[in-house]
Amino acid sequence: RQGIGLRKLGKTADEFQQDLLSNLYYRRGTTVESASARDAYETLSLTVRDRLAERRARTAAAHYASNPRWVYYLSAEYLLGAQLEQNLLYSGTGELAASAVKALGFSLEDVEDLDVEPGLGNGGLGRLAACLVDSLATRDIPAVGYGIRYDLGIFRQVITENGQTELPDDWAFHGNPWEFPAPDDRQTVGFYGHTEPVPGSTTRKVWVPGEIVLGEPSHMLVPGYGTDTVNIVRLWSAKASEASFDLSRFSAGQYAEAVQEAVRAENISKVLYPDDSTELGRELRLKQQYFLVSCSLRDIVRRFRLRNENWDEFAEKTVIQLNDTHPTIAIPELMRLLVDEYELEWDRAWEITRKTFAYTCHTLLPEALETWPVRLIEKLLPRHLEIIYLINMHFLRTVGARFPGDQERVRRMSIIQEEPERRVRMAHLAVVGTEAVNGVAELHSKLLRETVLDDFAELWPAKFQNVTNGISPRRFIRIANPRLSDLITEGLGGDGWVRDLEKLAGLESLADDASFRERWRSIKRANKVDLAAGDPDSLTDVMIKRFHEYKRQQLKLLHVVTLYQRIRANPAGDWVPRTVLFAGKAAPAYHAAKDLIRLIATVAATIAADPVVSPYLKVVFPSNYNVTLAEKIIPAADLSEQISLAGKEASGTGNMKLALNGAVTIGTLDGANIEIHARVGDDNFFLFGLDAYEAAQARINGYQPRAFYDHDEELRAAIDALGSGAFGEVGHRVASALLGWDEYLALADYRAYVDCQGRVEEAWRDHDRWTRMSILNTAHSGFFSSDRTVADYAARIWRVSPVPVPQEN
Ligand code: DL6
Repeated sequence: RQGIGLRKLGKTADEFQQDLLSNLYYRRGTTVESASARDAYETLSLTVRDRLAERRARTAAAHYASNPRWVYYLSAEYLLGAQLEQNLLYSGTGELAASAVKALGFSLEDVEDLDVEPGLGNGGLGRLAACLVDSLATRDIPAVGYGIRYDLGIFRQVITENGQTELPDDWAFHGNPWEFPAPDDRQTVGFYGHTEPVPGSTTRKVWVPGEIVLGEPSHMLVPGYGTDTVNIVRLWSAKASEASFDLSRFSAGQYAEAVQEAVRAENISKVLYPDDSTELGRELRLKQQYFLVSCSLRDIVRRFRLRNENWDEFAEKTVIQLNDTHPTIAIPELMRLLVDEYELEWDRAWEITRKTFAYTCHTLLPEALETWPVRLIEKLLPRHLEIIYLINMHFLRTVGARFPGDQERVRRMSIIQEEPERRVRMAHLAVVGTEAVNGVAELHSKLLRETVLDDFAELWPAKFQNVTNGISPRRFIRIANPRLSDLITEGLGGDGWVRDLEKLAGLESLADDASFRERWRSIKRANKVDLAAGDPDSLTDVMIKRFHEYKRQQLKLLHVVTLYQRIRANPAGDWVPRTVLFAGKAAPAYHAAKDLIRLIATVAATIAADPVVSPYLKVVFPSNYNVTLAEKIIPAADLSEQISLAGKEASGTGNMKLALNGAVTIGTLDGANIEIHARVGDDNFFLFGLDAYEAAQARINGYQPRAFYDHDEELRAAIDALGSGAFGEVGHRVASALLGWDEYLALADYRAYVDCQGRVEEAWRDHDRWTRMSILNTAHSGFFSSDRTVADYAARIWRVSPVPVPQEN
């Protein structure tokens, strides 16, 4: 196919305008005269996408020519955020786009408002995946992110005084202009059925599935910043096979029955994390995991075989990162492909498999370490269970040889848990079947080695690593906070910091410049005016994260109630006006977290209705926290609440986003807070509370929350107020849970926290001191770029090198 060339896409405003118009006429099928805002949005998106697609074509050519080692990132979640603004920035077409849509009678803001973020994730893990793929492209590393294209993604949250209501989020209702379908790469996925022996082979088996579902891929482009690399995220949708439509039943008027098999198949990619409180829900979750893994591995193998023949090169050319345990079934699946389908010997297949995978753990909570009932895996994936047993047999022999006679250790380490029911421990499988295991912040990685995975770290110390999380500076400051970004660029004499975040250290000297501080302060104020959550001159105190008891929104609520009671008792006091902003979703079946949301909403309404307190204290709870909302809140925050019980938050990334935007942290020695504290220094961080060791000791020593209640008058008053009935039954439930057990030691940390908030107010009253702290937080956040995180993974875990994409000639 020599001699065929692509027409170059225009670079001038006129050419961009022409391209937009042809998209409007020929792809959208409408005219300038009748174009709606949505027509403008769709055609602008296509025009920008074309520019990225051209870079994508050059990227693919460069990768094809160099046959590099690839990173494949497997993740159940991606929180990619809205695409238009990002892609305008990365393609450098912001100004061209603004003038082109203006000619159609719209502003860029009008069309950006129509850009819906794909809600394909739940929390930190999903947003981390999005930051890492951004940085992989920015670092020119050949990579593909694999995920599921959930039709409805995470639910849309509506907050009322009754708490959280969940509604379906049909994010692609109007279509998704950023996506390319790739039906030729469709895969076939089996479930259920049975296995049969292969005559003459002791290891190979034939799996005869009882149900077949199709995996239809589409991909979204992931451009790098300041480079021509464009990688992709490939998302799988479940589709029923043609045979699943029962025409004879349909003809007989049994319309529901005729499509039931198809509906069951397509439910696999319907929602993220289906409720797992029922047997069917659990089965659906496991089906999703295998669906993602099976489609992705077949795609990875297809890509490998396009360029290579020898299986010994597979692990040389491929590294597959498991984002938590959700995709761990990939380990037995790769063994199945190699042994059963490609007829490799078990030992050779195992060597390849183990060298191919790496595993990131994102939790310390024992209940978050997935296990699946043996009988469920046996029913859904019978061949995989046989392979897991074989892997376990070989593994336990290794343990036995290393620790002869230590049966207790064998029981603890086994991939199969025996009591109270037989279950497969996915984290154990993930450690056994990978080359490297990492935690996501220094403390987390240390605690994994010393507690949750201690036996494994003793057996394979070199396997365990730390890679501290990071965030994309493009998404979380350059795009989210354009005013501050412009000031930083001016202050540093260039925008090199957007690709090299450590350059922010240059702001340190500007913290002493009064006029710079003044401009910094006025930008924060302008961002607060835009957010419109409360008085822009009040201290904007934000707690934005998923609702979970370990994160301790309940501790923040106790503080709010204490402030309320103090102000009521002394209305003429010299109070620091505060706007407390909570945002975050609770898992639909997590009743304690939903109780807390409801209680916060009720307390907020009580305060708002109180004329004495409301001039000083306002509590707001915007609905539906997502990436788009985070981008509005973070630039406006003064104080960042990172108050999890020490030893429970793996890392946190909201803490990094807020510090980068000049919010000062009040936090415990937990997760990445520790690394933020070490960098910004004690003077620029409000540290309080038990450390991880003290927290663990408190539990061992028989923690009694009531003792704290008895001895602290203000705490008692706050809890009594919640339990008094004034806030309804939910106040009662929250107060009794705190007094009865207080799983996450909120009462133990209450006094230290409330006193520390007093130090916050003292600092806030001194505007210059506060602004200096704010600037120094930004100045010392350079380490938390996901570009650094990816460089770390690339050097120590993936051992991959960049493949630069030649520029257009
Ligand atoms: O590593 C990303 C993110 C961490 O920053 C959070 O600390 C951690 O809670 C979160 N984990 C999850 C799901 N947990 N599990 N399993 O979102 O990961």
